Amino acid sequence: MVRLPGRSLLTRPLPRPPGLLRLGPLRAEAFSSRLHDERVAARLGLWLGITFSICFVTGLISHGIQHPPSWFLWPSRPVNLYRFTQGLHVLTGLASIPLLLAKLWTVYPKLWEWPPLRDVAHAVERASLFLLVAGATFQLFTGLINIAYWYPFRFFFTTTHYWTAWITMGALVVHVGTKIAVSRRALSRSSPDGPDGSDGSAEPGLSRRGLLTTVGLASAAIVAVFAGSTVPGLRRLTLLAPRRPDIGPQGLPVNKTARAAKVVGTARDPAYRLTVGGAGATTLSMSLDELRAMPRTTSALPIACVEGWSAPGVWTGVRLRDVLDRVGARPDARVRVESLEKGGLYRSTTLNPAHARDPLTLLATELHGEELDIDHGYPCRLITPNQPGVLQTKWVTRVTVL
Ligand SMILES: Nc1nc2c(c(=O)[nH]1)N[C@H]1C(S)=C(S)[C@@H](COP(=O)(O)O)O[C@H]1N2
Ligand SMILES: [Mo]
Repeated sequence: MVRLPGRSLLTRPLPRPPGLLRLGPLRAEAFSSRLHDERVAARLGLWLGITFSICFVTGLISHGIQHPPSWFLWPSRPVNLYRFTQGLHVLTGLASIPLLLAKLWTVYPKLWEWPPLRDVAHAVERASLFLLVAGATFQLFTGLINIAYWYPFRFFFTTTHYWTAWITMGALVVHVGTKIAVSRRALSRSSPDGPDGSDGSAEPGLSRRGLLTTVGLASAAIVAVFAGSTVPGLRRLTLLAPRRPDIGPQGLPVNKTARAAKVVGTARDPAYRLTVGGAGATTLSMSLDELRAMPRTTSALPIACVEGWSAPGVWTGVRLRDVLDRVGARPDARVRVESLEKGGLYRSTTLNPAHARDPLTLLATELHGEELDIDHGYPCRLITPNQPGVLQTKWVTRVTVL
């Protein structure tokens, strides 16, 4: 067998720092609680592995929809799929908060491991752990303040959250790789405590099982008080969610108001026109009355915000595909929909043909049987099946065939 030269370099012991530095937390028996335990750490690690994986995959889906690479085709059905994946994203993120705090507390004595760096492999492992802890903490904290609509940072949330997710998951894979044997062993010891639920010591205080139960309940409680912002049956429990899905004009929350978007004047202007045109198409300019005079239909479609809240709506308006057919657009063309809003990240949406041509996709002028409230996009807004709220452009004034 060939011996890899790199191997010996990685595992050759590094010089040990002098023993007289072993003071305070560096002392041999500095941490005595039975809760700083491999079995507790392994169990919490398993739960975190599950929540982080679901959170990562659903996050990638959401990112893919908003910044689609050429191979990524998000379908327009089932209409509630995004609502479901994004609800899971936010809920698994929230559930991870108590799990991560407990996990960090359980393992923090390892920060003072002696010797600090045994060999190069150990140094690399500790560096990846630093990335994991920093990345995971950053993701959960920024995610939380984002759903609370608090943006104290200079950086743009989505880009940072996306790239930090890759770094964190990379570090997590390395961590699982280095710990899998230890975890397996720890988890296969049937229970974190003895068969009778005690941990076999006379030590008073919280048992290992007690800690795990408490942490599990804390996660469940956070999920329960937030879930009502997306699961209709849990509304009455909605204590913490920044958006209640049934509060707002016409029974629907508002993300950005017309005033905040600075469109109150242009949206109410009697000279409002909807302009449709673009590649290979004729140009059409319609007043609101002319738009309303086209064949109308009703679609029941949710608004599913990236921040995790979602709410059902019943929208009436003109099918986008009817408008596209009127200007002779190619059926396979992508379509840009633009708002009266002058700036802002969400002033326009580009639809793939599956969404542009879906019979449920509307330029809506009514919500719940009433003329659209100005905060919901009067005179006309886009509503599409199975898309994030950020792509449901309000105050639409232009449709361009690409
Ligand atoms: N022009 C424009 N349209 C927009 C937005 C915006 O900021 N500007 N916000 C979007 C977001 S993030 C969401 S969640 C939905 C919310 O729609 P609603 O306010 O009618 O509930 O509108 C979308 N449409
Ligand atoms: Mo949103």
